[in-house]
Amino acid sequence: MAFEYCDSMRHHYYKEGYIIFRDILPPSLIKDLRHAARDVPRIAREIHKDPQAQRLQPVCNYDIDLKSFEDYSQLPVLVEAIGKILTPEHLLGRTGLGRMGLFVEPLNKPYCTDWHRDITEGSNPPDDEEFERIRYDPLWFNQINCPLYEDNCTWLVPGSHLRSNIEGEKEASGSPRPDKDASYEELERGNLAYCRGMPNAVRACMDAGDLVLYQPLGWHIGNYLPDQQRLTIHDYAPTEFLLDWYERWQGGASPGKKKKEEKKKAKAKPKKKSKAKAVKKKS
Ligand SMILES: O=C(O)CCC(=O)C(=O)O
Ligand SMILES: [Fe+2]
Repeated sequence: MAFEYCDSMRHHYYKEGYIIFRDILPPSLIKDLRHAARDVPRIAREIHKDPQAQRLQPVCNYDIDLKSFEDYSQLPVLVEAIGKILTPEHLLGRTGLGRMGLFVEPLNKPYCTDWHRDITEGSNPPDDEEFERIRYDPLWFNQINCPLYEDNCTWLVPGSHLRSNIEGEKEASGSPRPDKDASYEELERGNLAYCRGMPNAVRACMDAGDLVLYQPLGWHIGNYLPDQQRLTIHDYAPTEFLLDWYERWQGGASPGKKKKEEKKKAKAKPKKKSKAKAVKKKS
């Protein structure tokens, strides 16, 4: 049955930190999106020089026909549902697809991300006091995954978007993982065990044409298998305020970029000389 908005969805989103819209994309749009995105896995692996690449983002930077993505971002039933769950100021197309990406499956080996919250106090937010005010506000940050093929990769901890960590969560996120050179099956089962090890975790099981709206500051994870094709739109519905926040945080770049740049810089810095050497030079 085609998607219809109802108010219980709003309550679910606020309480659990996610809501799945079933059957929200019409078949003709899924067909057009699949066609437009057919080269995305190859391009993602080439651009990142990595057969295990997780995504291509933003897709508008590459040679991809964006017409069907514009149709998706303006789909009346979707814009309306997001407007009711969040506010009419939360718009998919606000940045003209400027940040929209596509997730793809890895080519060689199973892998998963760590259990994480996308932004924490350690992410160097532009204003700490402001961040404390907005981090648990369900109207502030949001994220969207919209699969064009069946997608069971994303797991979430319902309710964790409204609070700080509770017992067992940090431990589960830091728990051991299979060795890098483990067999395919060991990686597959070990990563699954790691996902299942998070207290109260649920898996967002979706089919083509479904869409999940979720809180990226709650605990979540992506778990990937090469033999499970993935072509999933990765997007958000920002307000002007959210765009301004990202701009102040990282010059409008995608989340995670600033952190990576900082890591790179730290690596590139020449190591401080030991005291003994510094003294030697002086004398
Ligand atoms: O693959 C997913 O659905 C989630 C990925 C994710 O959380 C991330 O890359 O930060
Ligand atoms: Fe994430």
